Amino acid sequence: MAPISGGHLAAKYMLEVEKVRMVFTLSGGHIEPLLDGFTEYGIKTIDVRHEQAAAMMAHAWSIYNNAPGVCLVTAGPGFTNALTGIANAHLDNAPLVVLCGRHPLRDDLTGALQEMNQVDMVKPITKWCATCYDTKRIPEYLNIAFRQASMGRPGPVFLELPPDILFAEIDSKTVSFPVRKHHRRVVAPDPSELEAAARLINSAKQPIFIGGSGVGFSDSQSPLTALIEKTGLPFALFNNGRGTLPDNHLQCINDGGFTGLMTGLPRADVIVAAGIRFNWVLQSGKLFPDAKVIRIDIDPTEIDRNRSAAVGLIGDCGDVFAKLLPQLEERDHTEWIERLRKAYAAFMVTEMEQRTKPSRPLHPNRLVARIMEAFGEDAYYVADGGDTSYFGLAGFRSQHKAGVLVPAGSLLGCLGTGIPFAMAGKLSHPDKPVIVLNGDGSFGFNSMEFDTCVRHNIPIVCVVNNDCAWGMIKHAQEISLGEDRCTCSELGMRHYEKMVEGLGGYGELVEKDEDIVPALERAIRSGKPACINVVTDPTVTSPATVIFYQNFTDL
Ligand SMILES: Cc1ncc(C[n+]2csc(CCOP(=O)(O)OP(=O)(O)O)c2C)c(N)n1
Ligand SMILES: [Mg+2]
Repeated sequence: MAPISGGHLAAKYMLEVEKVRMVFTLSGGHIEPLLDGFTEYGIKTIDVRHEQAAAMMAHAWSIYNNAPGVCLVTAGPGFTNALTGIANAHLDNAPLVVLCGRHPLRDDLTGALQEMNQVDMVKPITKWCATCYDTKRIPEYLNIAFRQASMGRPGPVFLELPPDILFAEIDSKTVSFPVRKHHRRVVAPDPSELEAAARLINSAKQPIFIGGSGVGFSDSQSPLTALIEKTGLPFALFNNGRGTLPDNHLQCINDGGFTGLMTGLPRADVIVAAGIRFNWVLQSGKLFPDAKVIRIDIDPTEIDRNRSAAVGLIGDCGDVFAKLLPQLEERDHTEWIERLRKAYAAFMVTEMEQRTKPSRPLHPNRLVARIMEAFGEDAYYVADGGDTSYFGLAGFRSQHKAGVLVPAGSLLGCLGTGIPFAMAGKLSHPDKPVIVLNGDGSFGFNSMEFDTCVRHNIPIVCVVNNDCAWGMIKHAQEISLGEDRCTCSELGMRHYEKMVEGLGGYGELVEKDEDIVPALERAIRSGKPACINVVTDPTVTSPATVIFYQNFTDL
């Protein structure tokens, strides 16, 4: 007999078959054999200070590495703390694999420590969830979990591993690992729909291409480049698809940010929408009422969701682009792109001035411009906050895939995502600067992870856009209730930089325009996880707040 515990068996399978290199976790007695398995098989563990961060880091890892991200949390409170991160991955369709402890099977219904029905709680926010009841079957269950997370439309999965099966030892010779065939199973679009799509694109006068996370997860860089450059289409990429083609591509209209989108899309006669949902951000597709819409999605139920498509192409985005390409004709839409840029530039005059001119108190647009001056496009940017998310999304540019992520701006609108996302970014791209622009409010949710950054040497730079408030909410209250009736939205001046210093990182407070870049340079030179706390104008709000507020006025 060659004995192996369930915990070691799980780690062995993950390393050998799924090629897992890193797991995000926080310890617990129920999951001890699995933690020990990671040590045994050399899988790196990043142990955080709150399970929410573990789930968010694994989620972000899946985006930066185009592979499932794995987190391990313990039973009960470890599980409940992770729920927000799982919900976020669910609404983001991210391949997050959550491994979770559980009270012993033996003790069901006895009032065991941390006993609760976790599977029923997590079911609505996962693509697949299960409990494994047999040590021998751990590899099989893990195999299902990883396939469910990553195949077809990705999504989070949840696997409960009770201590009865993790601690139990079996003869390793009696277990064989399921083979994980990494070849892709392709769903192909209907040929007549391909023809119809090509006809529409070839005859369009004012077409626009928009792509979302489906473009990012499909690894479609080369077929997308071919399609965009042959057809001459102006394009904007969002969410986890941002940067699949670089922001500085001549046909990219991401420089218009939200304004560009709002101005450009209603003018289009044909919209090619790939791997992107028609949700509230795109006004459920009503933002372009007169356009003919071509939708490309791996999930057939997305094709006509919220608005009927003229053409629906089902499949992985990259495969569909490649299949479409031979039928597309070469076009030059330079003149249309110029008109489009002029149209949105007219609405961005003030924003551009705010970026180029020094201000005191500092305008957040100026802060973002200064950050770009310090780090340029060869860096990874994350933004987190209310108004702060808007300013980051509008001003950051990167030449890298997923180089600008604004996770708080995705469907869950979840504050606190910034620091864990940036940490996963730095672990994935250790040689590049990784910057997170954080609202002062949002900073509070996961700022204890600076301790994790110090322990694991993850030198991110966090710039706090400090308006001393939950700004987006405060400004919405000012508009709707009046300036004298703001409730629960003020925060006051706090020295977040000292907090980070206290945890072993680098910190500086900045109040003047000319001090921003030197402080950022010192932060990078320090080699430590850093917080540059920048005092900005508390009266400034973003267009997103006005839109957010209007959303409620017709209820
Ligand atoms: C976890 C979570 N809690 C509460 C909210 C509601 N909310 C949306 S924006 C916002 C204010 C954010 O403040 P801050 O991070 O300082 O960014 P600012 O708007 O000031 O730039 C709040 C509280 C949310 N979206 N997510
Ligand atoms: Mg704020």
